[in-house]
Amino acid sequence: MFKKVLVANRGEIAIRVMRACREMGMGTVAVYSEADRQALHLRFADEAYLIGPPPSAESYLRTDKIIEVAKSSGAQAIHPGYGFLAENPKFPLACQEAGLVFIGPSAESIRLIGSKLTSRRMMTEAGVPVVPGTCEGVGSLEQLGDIASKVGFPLMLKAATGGGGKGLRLVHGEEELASAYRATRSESQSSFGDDTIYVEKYLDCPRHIEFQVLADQHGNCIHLGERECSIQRRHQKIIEESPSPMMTPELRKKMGEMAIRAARAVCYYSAGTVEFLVDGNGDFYFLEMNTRLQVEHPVTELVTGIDLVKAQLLIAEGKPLPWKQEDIHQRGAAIECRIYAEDPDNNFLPSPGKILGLTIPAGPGIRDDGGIYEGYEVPIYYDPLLSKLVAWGSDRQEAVQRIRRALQEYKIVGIKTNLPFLRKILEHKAFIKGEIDTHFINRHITAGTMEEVPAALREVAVIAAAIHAYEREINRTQQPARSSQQKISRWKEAGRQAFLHQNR
Ligand code: MV4
Repeated sequence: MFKKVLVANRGEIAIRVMRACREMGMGTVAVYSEADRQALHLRFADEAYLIGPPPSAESYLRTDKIIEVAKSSGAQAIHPGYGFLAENPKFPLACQEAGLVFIGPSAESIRLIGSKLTSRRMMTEAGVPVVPGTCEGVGSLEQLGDIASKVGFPLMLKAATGGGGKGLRLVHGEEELASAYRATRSESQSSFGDDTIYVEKYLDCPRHIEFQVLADQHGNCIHLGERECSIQRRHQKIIEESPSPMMTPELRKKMGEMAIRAARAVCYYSAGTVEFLVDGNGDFYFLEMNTRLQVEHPVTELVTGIDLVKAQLLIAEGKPLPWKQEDIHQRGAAIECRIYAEDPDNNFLPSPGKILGLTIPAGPGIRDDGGIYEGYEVPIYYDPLLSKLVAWGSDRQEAVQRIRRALQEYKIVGIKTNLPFLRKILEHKAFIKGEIDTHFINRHITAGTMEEVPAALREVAVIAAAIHAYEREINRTQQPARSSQQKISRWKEAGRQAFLHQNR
């Protein structure tokens, strides 16, 4: 059993991992940069060591320094959290060379999954449905023309070593092909150091549904159901939930089996996530796999009752999974909101600064995985995620009611956050009904970008936007300031408003 674990991360996820270590009786070692001397994760650790200047390339990405601290502090294992070194296949190799255990999958699994062309080929061979398209890089514009005539428009160009939202272009028709080809290649080169791109058929308004898997080093693999992650803004997830409102027991069984098959295809162990796109017909396609603990893991923990970090620790120690598939049950529903230090009124620009006031919600069904405190100064150097607010309810309706209540209780004073934006989404009729797909925010909450509009329709879009702005202005000036749907006394209403607006 591990006596001491080094956590090679910062912020809320470092704290989350240390909490699991503490429960299992393991000591914890934190590392931190010069920008993080006052960070909360240091206070949760038994020991903390400075590893370098603020930029992550000189601190949280310094494999050599982190391994040196692990050895000198007597830790036996390193947990990478998410981001930073979590999906770099060189890191588990370096750990192994130093006689340390990497708490995650093998370097080989990470490497196979990191190349989209390799993973598309492997998944196809394993019988996992992938989005129709190519499994070879596109060699030239002429070749792309041939592929396009087979795949048909609209199609997507994607970076072979990409992931997330970068190196990705939607092509509506022939006329956009040449410029999209050049743009995607150069973006892939600058973002990933590799300009290999490939083609996929474009799925219109898909849902993003991912399956949590757990696999041990003895060949056992189970899934823990799905997370619905369709609510994203510019490829950044902001709300996730489990179960997905569109899931049926039959589809869950089919997709879960495919998720396990995907994990087995790369000899996976540890906690992992298999992402799928699901179209309007309920047809689903493998998109990519994440070989790490994910930001949104708490929603799965709340509905399954399984602590995923503890499971990772057990697996890394070489223990067999203590559960069989039949032991896994989803109970109730959970929703997570990511709270970012971003200004929704200023194009979601990061909004670092000092937190002058903080009220963290609590009460029935509420969990807050945070990395901040009153008086803390949010540094500019890292991801602006402040905390994750998660609600559990006996059903989706109760989970929605609870997270709405908790969002009202949440007060962060001194910096701008996306809390008002989250409240707006959670109040939306379509969200409440569970009518969500990957275009939800652009359709219902904010305007999208011109790039998403076919070239031929861009003038029409500008005219429509002008008419919309005009009509909204008319409506705004003709409607009462606040419509009171619920009939409650003016006295109570005044009191509630006073509470909600204090410290704003
Ligand atoms: C797609 C797609 C439609 N068709 N691929 C965006 C991020 C990257 N991980 C994959 N993405 C997409 N790939 C095909 N063939 C639509 C998206 C997409 C998306 C996917 C998941 C969550 C949110 C999204 C928002 C816009 C587009």
